[in-house]
Amino acid sequence: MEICSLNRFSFIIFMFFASVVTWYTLSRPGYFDCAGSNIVACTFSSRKHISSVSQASNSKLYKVNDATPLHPLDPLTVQEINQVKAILANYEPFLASFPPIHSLCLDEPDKSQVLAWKKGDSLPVRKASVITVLDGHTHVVIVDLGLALVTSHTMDPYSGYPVVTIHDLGEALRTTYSNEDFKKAIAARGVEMSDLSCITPSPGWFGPDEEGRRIAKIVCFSSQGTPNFYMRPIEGIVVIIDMDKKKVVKIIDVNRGIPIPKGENTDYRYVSQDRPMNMKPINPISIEQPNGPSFTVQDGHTVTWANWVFHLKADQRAGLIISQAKVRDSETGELRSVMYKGFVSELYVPYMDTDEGWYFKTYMDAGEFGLGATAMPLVPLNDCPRNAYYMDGLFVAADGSPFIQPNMICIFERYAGDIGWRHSELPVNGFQNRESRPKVTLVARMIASVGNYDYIFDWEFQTDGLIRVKVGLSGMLMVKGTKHENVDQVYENNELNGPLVSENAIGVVHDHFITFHLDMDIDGTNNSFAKVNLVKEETLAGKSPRKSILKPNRKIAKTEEEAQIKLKLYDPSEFHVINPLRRSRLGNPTGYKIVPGGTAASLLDLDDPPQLRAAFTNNQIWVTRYNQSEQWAGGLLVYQSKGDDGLAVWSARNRSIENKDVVLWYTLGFHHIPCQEDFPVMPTVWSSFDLKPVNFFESNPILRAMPNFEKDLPVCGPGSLYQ
Ligand SMILES: [Cu+2]
Repeated sequence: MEICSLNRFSFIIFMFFASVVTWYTLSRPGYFDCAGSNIVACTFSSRKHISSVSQASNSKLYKVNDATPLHPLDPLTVQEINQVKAILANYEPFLASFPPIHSLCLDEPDKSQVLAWKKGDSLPVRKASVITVLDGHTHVVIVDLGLALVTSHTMDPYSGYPVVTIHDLGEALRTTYSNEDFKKAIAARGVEMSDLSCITPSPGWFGPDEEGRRIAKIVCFSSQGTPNFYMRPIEGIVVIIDMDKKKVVKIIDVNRGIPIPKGENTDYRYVSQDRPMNMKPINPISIEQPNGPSFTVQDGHTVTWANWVFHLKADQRAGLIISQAKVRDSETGELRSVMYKGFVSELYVPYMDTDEGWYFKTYMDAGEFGLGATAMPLVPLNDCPRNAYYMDGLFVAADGSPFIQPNMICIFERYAGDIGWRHSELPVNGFQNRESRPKVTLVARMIASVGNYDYIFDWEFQTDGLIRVKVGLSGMLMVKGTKHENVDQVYENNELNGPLVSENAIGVVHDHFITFHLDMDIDGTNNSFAKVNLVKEETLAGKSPRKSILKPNRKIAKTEEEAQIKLKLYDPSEFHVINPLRRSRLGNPTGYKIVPGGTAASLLDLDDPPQLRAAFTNNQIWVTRYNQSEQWAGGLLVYQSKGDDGLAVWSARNRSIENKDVVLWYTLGFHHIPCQEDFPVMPTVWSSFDLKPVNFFESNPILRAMPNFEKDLPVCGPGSLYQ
């Protein structure tokens, strides 16, 4: 959910225009800028390499502002965005008034064209997909940059509206702040307007009363005495705004007796901490790469590391998109296709409270606010380690102008002391078996700060072919004011919609569902989906001391309905995407399995309005027939949508999916019952899922990987061979 306090809003607007008018020439951190650092003596042998690596790295830095497209999936460039804007400005339906641009991005070429393209070929025709709202109607427009023409124009294809713009949010707040009745309501709560911070939650959709106009529901906080205004809600005031007419529709003012929680102990900033922790501090830590990084970023977007190659780009809606992920077979040298496209398709967060100021808080952050649009520059050394490389996003403002979202993606190699594989045993027949291989991975990371919440998204590539997708949740709880200061004052256990997390503040129970679009292409586009169910088999009496064993039962899903999966702990299965026509030497089809992680499921009624819109969370796994238009699990238009577009609708068509180009969808779920440790800022909670090779390689692909040797990495202190 996007936020804007009055001051922060000014800041955002300032940054916005600053970035449009003056292109950032980023002075990015080099890989190993060690000047002035206190590197321990153990790294001495590497120092001479550092400057050359750093220079080599800097020399390939990609300048977003003067880039030209070099790959069919490269995002639109500054010049292309400006060209689209110029074409639209001369487009007859928009001549009277240039409409606000809610979305403007590359309309990706057909998959077949992208797959056929090779470096050095000319690019397929560049097209832009534009969504705008004019006179209350949504217009979806395709602009052909080769022809310099609008080639497709659709109006109101589905219910709902596109992502809101910063301009929308600013206007909604301006309308609110200037309303006299609102000012009186705030004054009655004893809050000065100068201490007011309001946010613009999306309204969801709750029936015909709210249809036919784009509305925002404004709720407010007091920032008196703290920058963490989220911990000081003004309970019960909701302002409903018509965003297009810029009018207040209604002001709700209930629950006047609920106090605003105090601001003490809510400031989370390091500079504000007035006493040290009772904890022995940890010394500065980072990994070393004496010979420099092992990955390269070519042409701005193509990442090559170890046995992996993939295309990486920032996206205003999805945040980060991985495309054409391929892994090199360590035996044959063949570069093999694994995934055509992977990204966060939607992020659904329903809160569990029926109060007037709460029931509508059922966010769909990607489609309503944009995960890339809400990403802020990553903080070097803390958001990403010292060895990280940073990438910018190039996005489009409401007036159709390009702007840079600086340092919004980082890429780095991770070595966390983990083990790739190992075995040791007592000497047998004279063999000394003490084998171990370090596990080094490559991470592409972005972080969306969607209002109070921060979502960390990691795509982690392993040399054994596994892709781990991790999501971390941090930031602020959305707390609710209460008259209670202690649980002893709570009359009944179920009186509150969440635990007391501080005096006069409860953390309302909620869920987080992150739905991923995973267009798997295992050794080619045509794949099948196999469910490998573990079935209990009871042994015949007297045949074995055992009473029962488990056996795998493999079944290929023929249609989309057969691939709608609800995970069950006591009915375990594996879920494989296989290429039925490509077999290993043993005859097994090559494949990847999805290994679910966070498995919270939505328990809301299927006909509850938020769940109607988020029906893509009714199953944890879906497999659909590939269709380029089916990208967004919650539908193309999400804001105030009714659920008439999206994954559940597409899957209900029940298309054949056997040996076809298919898309795998997985929802990572969290139930969140807050606790006191989540106050005033939450320690990060992580969950993940894996895409893991299954009979994809003939044997362990990292069998011959090198161990670490101390001659390359001298060990300090205990454990050193040279003490
Ligand atoms: Cu949460």
